[in-house]
Amino acid sequence: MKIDGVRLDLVPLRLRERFEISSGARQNRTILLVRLHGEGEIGWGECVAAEDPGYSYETTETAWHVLTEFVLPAVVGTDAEGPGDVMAPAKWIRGHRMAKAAVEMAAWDLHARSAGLSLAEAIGGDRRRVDVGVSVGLQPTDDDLLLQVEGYAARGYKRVKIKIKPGRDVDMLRRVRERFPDLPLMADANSAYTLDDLPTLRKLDALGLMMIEQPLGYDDLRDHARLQEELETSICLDESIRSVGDAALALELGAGRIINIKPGRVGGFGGARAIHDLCLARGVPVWCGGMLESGVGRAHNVALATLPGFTLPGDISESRRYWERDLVDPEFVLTEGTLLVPEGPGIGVRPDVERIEAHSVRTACLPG
Ligand code: OSB
Ligand code: MG
Repeated sequence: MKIDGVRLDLVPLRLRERFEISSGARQNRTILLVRLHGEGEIGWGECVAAEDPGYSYETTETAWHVLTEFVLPAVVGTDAEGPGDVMAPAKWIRGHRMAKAAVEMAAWDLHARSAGLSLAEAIGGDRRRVDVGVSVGLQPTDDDLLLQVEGYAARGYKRVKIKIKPGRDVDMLRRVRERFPDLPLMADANSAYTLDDLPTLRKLDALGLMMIEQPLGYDDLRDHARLQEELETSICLDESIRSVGDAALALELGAGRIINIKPGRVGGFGGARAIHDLCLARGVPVWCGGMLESGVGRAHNVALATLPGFTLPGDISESRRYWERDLVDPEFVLTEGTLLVPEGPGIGVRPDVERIEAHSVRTACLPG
């Protein structure tokens, strides 16, 4: 498949609710959209890098830089055998997986459209709906949190993930647990703890959580392995896993028993698939994480979650959990705790090109 050209856009979107995690809060997102032209089709991708380097060193601006200066000049105009090879000319570029993933996933959309397949079918998935959970940010008070959890539980989400940080953890989660004794609950610390916090982490261990996500350093598998030995609750790794090599090492060390796969974090569907396959072979459950995507990125996540190893609900919530109005039509809507997998060609939802172009604050096209 030949990539003839590309267009990038930056589209500011306001979250319906401020989203706070241990490293900071955000109210606005700047959505970086990729359009690849080729095969007489257009493939869509979304870069999940955030505005600040609190989750990863990548940001919207580093992604824009690396894409326009290095990745796209390498990829545009070259001919690849298939979507799995499109990124080969950019292999020399180290890291910057979120930037690369946006292009790789757009190539998969392009491929799926030209083959007349849904994206889920193109990557080998076979589910018609995927189980979904919701990720709830840190709230000003415990009562605010209880209200949020109540709303999401009533809406039918299959599990609720709660962001924690030191000082906003044991007592807060105990109150949620007491109020919702049977709700599948988990916590995500985004690396806010160290092994010095073992007494606190042991108390979390008593709350019957499905898992505790990324409690320790984003680059510290050894400490995660030490912690996992001390806890009954499974540790789930997010930030720690950037590649299938990281996943293999983590499992060998016993650094966790579950992996959150975000295709953006691992360079796209190729990396995500490799981690999925490794985990499936080892009997390790995986689930699809989220990065506050617009409907474009969400469609890619839904497709990924149709692979057989995704046995736990993902952070792939419905459009209205994030946006007043999503960038795609139709929007994603929760049905009995699931999202239906779009059946049309490619991502199967239509990006609102008029609105995207009307609101875009920066554009780049290659060839110029
Ligand atoms: O750690 O999973 C995370 C959002 C931004 C950055 C990191 C994370 C998150 C979420 C939100 O938890 C998941 C979603 O998109 O709903
Ligand atoms: Mg996380």
